[in-house]
Amino acid sequence: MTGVTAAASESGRSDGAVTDVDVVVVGAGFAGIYSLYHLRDLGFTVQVIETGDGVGGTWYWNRYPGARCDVPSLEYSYGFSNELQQEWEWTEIMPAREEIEEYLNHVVDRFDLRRDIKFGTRVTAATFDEATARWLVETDAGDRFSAPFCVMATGCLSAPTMPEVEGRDSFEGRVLQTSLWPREGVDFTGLRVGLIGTGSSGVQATPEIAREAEHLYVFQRTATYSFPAYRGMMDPELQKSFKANPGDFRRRQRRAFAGIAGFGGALGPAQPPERKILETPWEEQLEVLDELGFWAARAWGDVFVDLEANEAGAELFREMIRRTIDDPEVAEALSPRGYPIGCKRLVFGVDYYEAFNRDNVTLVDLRKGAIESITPTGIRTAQGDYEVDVVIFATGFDAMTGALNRIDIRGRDGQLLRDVWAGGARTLLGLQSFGFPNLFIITGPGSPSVLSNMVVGIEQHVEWIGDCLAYLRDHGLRSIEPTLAAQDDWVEHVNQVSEGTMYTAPTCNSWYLGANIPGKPRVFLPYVGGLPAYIERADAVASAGYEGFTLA
Ligand code: N01
Repeated sequence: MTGVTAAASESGRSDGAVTDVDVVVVGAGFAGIYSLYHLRDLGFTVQVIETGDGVGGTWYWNRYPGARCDVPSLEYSYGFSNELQQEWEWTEIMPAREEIEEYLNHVVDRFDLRRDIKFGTRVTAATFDEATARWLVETDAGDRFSAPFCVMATGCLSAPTMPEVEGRDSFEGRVLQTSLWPREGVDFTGLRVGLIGTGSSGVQATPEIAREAEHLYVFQRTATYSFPAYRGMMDPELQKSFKANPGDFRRRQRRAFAGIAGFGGALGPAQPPERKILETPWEEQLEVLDELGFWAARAWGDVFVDLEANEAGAELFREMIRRTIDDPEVAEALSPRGYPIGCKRLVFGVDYYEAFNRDNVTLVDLRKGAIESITPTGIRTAQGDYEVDVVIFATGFDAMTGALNRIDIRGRDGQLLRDVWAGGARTLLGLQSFGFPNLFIITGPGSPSVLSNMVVGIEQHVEWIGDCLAYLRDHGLRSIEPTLAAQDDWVEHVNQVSEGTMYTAPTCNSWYLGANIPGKPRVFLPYVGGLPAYIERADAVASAGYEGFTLA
């Protein structure tokens, strides 16, 4: 490896001096933590830089009431250490944010990782120097790190967006964002709250805030399909059986399409492909609705592959909303229309619809009149004014590319990553982009990432990168970068497998497509071919001496 002149633990100098390490890792969520552990284990010196004051990434920042994972805890946890798996006890089937944050802090302390993480520091720039084949990474604290390799563990949903609403700064109450929630929490008792956004964050927060606030106004632009989230305390027998053979379970995860082995169930019924909703009379559909409720649409194999069948499933979903909501007008307003189920990220909630039966909750259907401005005392819409004490933005993220594009990443010839990606992100395997040697992205655009269990995808990526760095070291090489041809082929493949799915239906507008960000090119960002196919391809590339990459 190239000369290491200072231990990462002595880093963090803000006197303009440059600290050398082997690898700079940006971010200390699941991806950054495992990168540090694994690369250190391989003998590299690593410096992690993290904006937050603690580890956890998503699970550090999104502290809004009700924040919880919708992948079972046993599945949404690291598999790299059997000792860790044996000693950690999950208390719930679906972990709450707090428990995941606690787990990640445990991991960091157990493996003595904290000393190589610089907290409270944002990476502002990363510049590649061709002569030395090193990255210079700069921070808002004035640090300068030089490293041959840079790993962007910056997360897929970590660049929050807040819409430009006129008058926002004039509001005299409190403005909050679900993804930048105050660490000390918020007491809504006696307050009138306006919540903007009904994606996963808004759906999880709604019933929790409703229980506390004097009144909650939910501002809905697009009605969502919210499926009932599974909740339950961990069954000790289930946890015991997991611990008896975690290796087998982890192997099954990597062979599963979405990286979820289905251990212990809890993810709703599977779709038996032989049944077709379009061939099922309405009366029979209603019988399934009686049995499965909001999950009914998943009882037919054609719903997620055929748009007409999908609309039939959506109608059944709306029927369930009508059964749940007392006021027919509110039920209609909550009913999603005009886009297929499964086009956007599935939303899971508990008591979400039921919250709208409460006297202290009002749904403001923005289809009847959009938000016009924020006034000093509330939210003005085309259908009237709503006086509130708190405005909460649950308005989402610049997904998959936002966190990278907010850093000045300059590769060969000084080209900026955000300029190169202006027409859409381009990568080989989501791991690297042509023109940016030695810069690795964890779960980047073009990888299964957000369409799979993130932790499984992260572990696979980190291990692939670790193998790659060890290969370069062992072969006396100093750089790796995709060829343009291989990258083009991969981008084409990513686009091709997304065609004909609900994700890219003409009526679909989702953050997967960048549609939530004005001006962002409409490109389907994740890889929808499934984790096993992806892993097979990534492994084959590595086994062939990193075919499709230029090594020098
Ligand atoms: O963000 P979103 P999120 N005026 O983009 C609305 C993960 N996650 O933070 O649909 C009014 O989904 C916008 O309306 P529309 C998960 O992957 C997981 O909720 O664009 N409304 C939408 O309703 C998820 O998909 C969990 O018309 C405006 C909402 O804001 C991802 O994170 C929990 C608006 C944004 O929804 C993002 O979820 C939380 C405007 N100007 C998050 N601008 C789990 O359960 C936007 N909206 C594990």
